Amino acid sequence: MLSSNRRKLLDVFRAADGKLVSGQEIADALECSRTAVWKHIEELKKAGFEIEAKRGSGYSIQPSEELFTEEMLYFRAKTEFIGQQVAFYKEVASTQIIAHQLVGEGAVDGTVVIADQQTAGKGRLARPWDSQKGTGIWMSTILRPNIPMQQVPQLTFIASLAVAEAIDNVTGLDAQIKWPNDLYIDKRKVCGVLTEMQAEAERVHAIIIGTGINVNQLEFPEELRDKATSLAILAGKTISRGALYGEIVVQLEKYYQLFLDQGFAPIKLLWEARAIPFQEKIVAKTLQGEIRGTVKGISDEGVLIVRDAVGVEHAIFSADISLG
Ligand code: BT5
Repeated sequence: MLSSNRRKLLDVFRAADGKLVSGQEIADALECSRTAVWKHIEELKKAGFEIEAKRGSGYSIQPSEELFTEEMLYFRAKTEFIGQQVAFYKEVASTQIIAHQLVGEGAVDGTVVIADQQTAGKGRLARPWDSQKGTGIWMSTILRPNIPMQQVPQLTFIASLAVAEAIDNVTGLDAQIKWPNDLYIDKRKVCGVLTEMQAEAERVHAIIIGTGINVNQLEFPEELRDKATSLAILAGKTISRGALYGEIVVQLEKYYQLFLDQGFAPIKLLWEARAIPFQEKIVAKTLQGEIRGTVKGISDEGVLIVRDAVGVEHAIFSADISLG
């Protein structure tokens, strides 16, 4: 985690939003001498930041497109709490595992765990999640809402909605949501969400929202080739992971706050507007068998309602959905 001085320095630049910051403002914020300011700026340069110094007037930072470090991720998070504590790893087994550990150590609401590579990234039902080095956004966000356990699945909808909107805003692509946890573009998966929780009896201690977003992969392993894609493949250019991360935390905080203030109803409407068109035929593979039909919507609990060919409505709690 970042030192308090580094944090204060980045706070000053983040608030300035690309404009010049005087040496005196930095000295005041860090409670240090002007000579020490110079040292801090040099350290920030060593950490990969592009800093412009204008004689007599101050310094400005432009976010570097490629840099993907703890400092840059903190700098990118223009939020109140999501991402204000960020733990960045070059390589981990799974950010979910680290997030669970941090919850045990008392991690605050909004803590983000993020990695450049996962060696054992996981999906639902312990399925593997391909998390190549330097290509995606592999992150887990710790939230501590005061909600009953039945509402926890609603957080998955908030996350998919937030990531879909962030993708659209940064890339101009149009991400659609496939119940309950996938984002699709051009009929291929670009993002998966895995929501886990720590709870005791009926009390929810923390919710960990894992999001895996394929950003700059140009190739996928054989078994994923016809079902996965990346934003770079779709947009035809490299996408800045830092810029996308910054937008994700902003959108996530916005929708999470909306949920805390007004409940699930507005999220449900926004989610449905982004869901894969309801007239499309789908197959829901559940443990009890297959249900074919069209999607009617989701219930307040996030249960998928599918109407079959003879008009019977089925409530689906857990399934894999395919189009067809
Ligand atoms: C998911 O599971 O879609 C949830 C994925 C969550 C991953 C994030 S990354 C950060 C955090 N840390 C973790 O360890 N996990 C979370 P599910 O719906 O079960 O889909 C898994 C299936 O998607 C696999 O069985 C593959 O078929 C496919 N898949 C695996 N890697 C993929 C990828 N990179 N892109 C698209 N599809 C993939």
